[in-house]
Amino acid sequence: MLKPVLVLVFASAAAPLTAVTTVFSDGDFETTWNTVMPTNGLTTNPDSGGGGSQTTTVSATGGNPDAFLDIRLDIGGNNRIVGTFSWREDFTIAPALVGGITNISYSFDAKRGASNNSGNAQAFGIALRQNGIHYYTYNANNLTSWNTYSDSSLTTAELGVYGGESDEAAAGGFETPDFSASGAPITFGYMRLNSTVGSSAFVHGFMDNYSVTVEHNLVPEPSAAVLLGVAGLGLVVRRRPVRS
Ligand SMILES: [Ca+2]
Repeated sequence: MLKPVLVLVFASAAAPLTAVTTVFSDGDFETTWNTVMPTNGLTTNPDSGGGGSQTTTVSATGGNPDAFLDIRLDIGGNNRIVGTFSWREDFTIAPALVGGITNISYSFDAKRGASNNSGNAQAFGIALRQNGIHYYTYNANNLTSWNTYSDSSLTTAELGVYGGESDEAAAGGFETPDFSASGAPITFGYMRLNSTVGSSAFVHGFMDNYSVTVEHNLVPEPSAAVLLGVAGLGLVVRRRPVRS
């Protein structure tokens, strides 16, 4: 009876030393995402003239499948621009607690919706926030059917700093995110961006099956301590009957 117990203990103890994954995903959008418009630096007035906003609703049907996010941007006229970031605060990982991040992959489905300007489609991408700086990737989608956007290895070079925060990023040494074990906590989300030329506009963009997979080195505390403690206790308890 002792040998199977020992095998279990070693398998449990070895797990934190191999790649561990944490997945943040949402396909039903029952949890509310928080939307912000950065108000730093150059984008103190992020829509350059007022009137910009994002209105987000959950549509129960028509997604890929079922529920999806209907993201509407309203943009004022006269060459205005609106940029937004949306977060689920529980989609946060602390590199310091997981021994550093070794890989990030993401996937989400998107398509364009209605607009009062047929030439408008939303720019969008994955986003992350660290040290108060907003980083994002950029895609443009003019498709009216669902399309999957993904990256199996998101690098810091693929992530840009939101324009109005470039000075703050440079001052803090935060031009790129820090995935190492000394990096600050990272929260994941998405970005949307639209501009208009001349007249005001509204643009709908849809999203479904948001998923970010983070590979790291360690099981986040306190899970690792609990796992090892339980395994060690099991070893001690099971040895005594074998010896007696
Ligand atoms: Ca869905």
